[in-house]
Amino acid sequence: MVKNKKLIKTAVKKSVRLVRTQADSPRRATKKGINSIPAKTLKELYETILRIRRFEEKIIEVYPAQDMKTPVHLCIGEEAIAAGVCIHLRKDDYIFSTHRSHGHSIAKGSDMKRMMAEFYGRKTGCSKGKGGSMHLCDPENGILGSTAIVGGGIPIAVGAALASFMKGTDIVSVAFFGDGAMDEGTFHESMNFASLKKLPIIFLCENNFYATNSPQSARQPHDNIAMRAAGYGMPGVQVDGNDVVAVYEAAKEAVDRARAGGGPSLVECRTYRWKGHVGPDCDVEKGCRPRDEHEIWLKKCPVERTRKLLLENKIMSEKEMKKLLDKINKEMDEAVEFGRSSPFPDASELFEDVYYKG
Ligand SMILES: Cc1ncc(C[n+]2csc(CCOP(=O)(O)OP(=O)(O)O)c2C)c(N)n1
Repeated sequence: MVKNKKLIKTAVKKSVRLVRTQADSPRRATKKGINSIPAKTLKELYETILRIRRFEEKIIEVYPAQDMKTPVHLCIGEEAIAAGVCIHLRKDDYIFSTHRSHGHSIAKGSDMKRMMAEFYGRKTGCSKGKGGSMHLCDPENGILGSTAIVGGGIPIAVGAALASFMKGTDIVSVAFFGDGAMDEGTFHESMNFASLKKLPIIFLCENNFYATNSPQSARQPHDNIAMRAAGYGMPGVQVDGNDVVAVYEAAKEAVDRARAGGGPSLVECRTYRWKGHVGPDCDVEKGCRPRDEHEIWLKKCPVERTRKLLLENKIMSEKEMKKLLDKINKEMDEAVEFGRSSPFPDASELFEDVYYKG
């Protein structure tokens, strides 16, 4: 009995050490990785990251006018994940997202004019003005819908992967979700079923360490999400989510595996949201998160990191970057103009496209 107690103590100590070591050293980009990615792809990654950033900065700029009625959950600070994952996806692959979905939709190729129109509640919006920012869909680009129910999109993604598998296609599904969704039963049931059936799906956790204002340490016994994959018999990897090359490499492995029939994977991307849980402001002033923690993460800006990488490796010049920024800024102005000037849906359309049994 005494011996057993000692053994248990040592085992617990060891596992705690293991958790800390893994958590402290998420996978970063390898030199081999950077060299093996074509310059054109690196440029594309930077363009997507910058486009997502400018899209959300545009929302911050226009939001005070109060004619955009939807709540907005901004992903500023987390852009490298959407870019590094979606670059591996084909148009017919599926993504499923959450309340924080703007970046995923942009990276998967959604039209930003239709997204902005949706935020303004207009008929030309991607959900005909009835969904708002948390319910974006674009079936033509493989976006079957984002949902604000935490953990709600995960089993739907598994269903889509099951359908692709049963139809004998090589279409891959990606379920994007936050660390908060790990606390939901749907996550565990979905991981189990997908692994059992070897479904072509990637469980992509954007671990920003908070669910609303609740830190991960208050909700979960340890902070290593990737480790949980082992319990379901699938590969799990933890990467630096602000390092686009690291995300690119991990996502490539997972997407290639799923497409080749090798089954699901869990990818945990560690990152941080710069703004508050919802809305255009920062919540640090309100005391929701420690200021020093926030400041550390501001220094890990994915836009700046990718910009530096491209400049240092002479993949893009400052001049080219300026030209790209001008082009993207123009896209944003056009998207807002399109949204604002589009008509509202007619009241008679209220019950169209919704399940309604009168
Ligand atoms: C089932 C469910 N429970 C609670 C909520 C309220 N809620 C909305 S977002 C959120 C936090 C989600 O955190 P996380 O999944 O980590 O995503 P993040 O906001 O950090 O991107 C909560 C609790 C909800 N929408 N759905």
